[in-house]
Amino acid sequence: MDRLIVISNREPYVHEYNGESIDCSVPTGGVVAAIDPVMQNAKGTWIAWGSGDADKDCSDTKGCVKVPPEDPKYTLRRIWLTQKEVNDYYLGFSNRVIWPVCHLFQENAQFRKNYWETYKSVNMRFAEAAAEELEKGGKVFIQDVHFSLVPDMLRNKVPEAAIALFWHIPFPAAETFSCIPWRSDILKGLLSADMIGFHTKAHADNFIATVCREFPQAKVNNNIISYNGRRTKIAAIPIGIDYTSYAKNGSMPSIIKGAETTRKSINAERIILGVDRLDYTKGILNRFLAFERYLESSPRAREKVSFIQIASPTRVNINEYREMKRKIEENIGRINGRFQTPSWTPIIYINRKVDEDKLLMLYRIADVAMVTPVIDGMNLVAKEYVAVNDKGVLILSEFAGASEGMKDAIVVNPYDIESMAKAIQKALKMKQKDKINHCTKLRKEVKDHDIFWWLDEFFRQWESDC
Ligand code: GDG
Repeated sequence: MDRLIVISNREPYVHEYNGESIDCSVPTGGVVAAIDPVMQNAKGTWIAWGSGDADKDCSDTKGCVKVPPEDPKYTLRRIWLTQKEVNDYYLGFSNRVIWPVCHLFQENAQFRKNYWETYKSVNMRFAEAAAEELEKGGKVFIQDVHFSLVPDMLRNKVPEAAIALFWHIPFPAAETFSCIPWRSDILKGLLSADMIGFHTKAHADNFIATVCREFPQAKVNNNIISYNGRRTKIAAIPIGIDYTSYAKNGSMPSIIKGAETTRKSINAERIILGVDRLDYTKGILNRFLAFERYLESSPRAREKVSFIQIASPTRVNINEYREMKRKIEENIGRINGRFQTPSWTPIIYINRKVDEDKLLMLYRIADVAMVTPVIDGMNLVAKEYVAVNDKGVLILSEFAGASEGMKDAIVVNPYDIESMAKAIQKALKMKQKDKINHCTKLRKEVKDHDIFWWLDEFFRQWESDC
């Protein structure tokens, strides 16, 4: 594989002071979880936003440090951002403009000019770092919506550069995306890439339709957009996980033992699991309302079924996230207050990031996983659960990109509380042989389309003629 230069907002390794010493951890999030194993094989440089004293103290004057610390495989080059840049480029433009619009929550969007100006200047700093890295050769693989302008900025500096970008979240219909006042610059920025990848054909088609609406002179042939003297391939390549690692790690004796202990500590015969960043796209409240409906309609399930929800904190400085958290917690209190007994808790809510081992244990002990976002680019939790648990049942939202491939899940409409309650009942009643059949098919799909397949496919399409 060629030398690879990856650009992402989130760094794949975070250094933090623990007293006098420095600890290094892997942050929560789909993008990092997906690309780190690939980068460990490819070597090269990963350019990302670095923050905090420990990050600085571990990096050289250019912001570079070798990672993973215990077995260095590639260079992490950190870009230092000021608090204002973080507020405006990350919390502002990425999370309060692009994220809500692309997830059809336009009412949560804040179209502020200062967000846009800072987004542009931060994109320029990443483009400059990438141009410097390109002096050693390689291809530039840009991750996600934080850097839509980098392809064009980098192309202006290094005209022959090989540049591709993967858009990890949904791409909405043309009329929706077009409500962004700076849509034209964003689309132009993206179209300087040789290739843009999306998780699903629907997202790719929406992107093409948006470009055609904005630039009527653009030509489209066979998913290749010709615009402004350049050709950009648009591809739908669903991201996967490192299936083998999840399956192997989830069966380690320490995980099996820990899972047994955790299982015994929960006073319920059956467990339903949810694992999400605490985000308004993930459908967490609707899921609890469905569980409440299930407990209402199935009195015999009371004191027998518990719902464990991991809700790892994210974007806590944004009002919409705080408001959603308040609403969710209010409802958990209400539902638990309504059904709880001295020995049984209906919803066990964990509002912090759990460590990897604990997550694997929870995947193992969950009879059912509910992955029911109201909208999601892909959703890796659905894939991780089936990789670890070969006897569980997956309830999956039809609006998660994952549902395109994982057709053997129990697929639900997350807005339809009644039918989600019925899906819970169906999942918990599924016969052993049906469960095995369900898992076998889902596991095959996740294994056949794992993260290494995704990257091979991405590069195959990138390298094949435009
Ligand atoms: C974006 C798109 C797309 C979560 N809580 C904990 C924890 N996690 C890990 C999960 C999983 C990852 O975070 C979440 O992945 P998702 O796919 O659900 O979501 P996003 O972060 O929204 O990512 C998404 C993805 O990019 C990849 O393209 O699938 O649609 O929105 O790996 O396991 N991990 C640990 N503790 C937690 O508490 N250890």
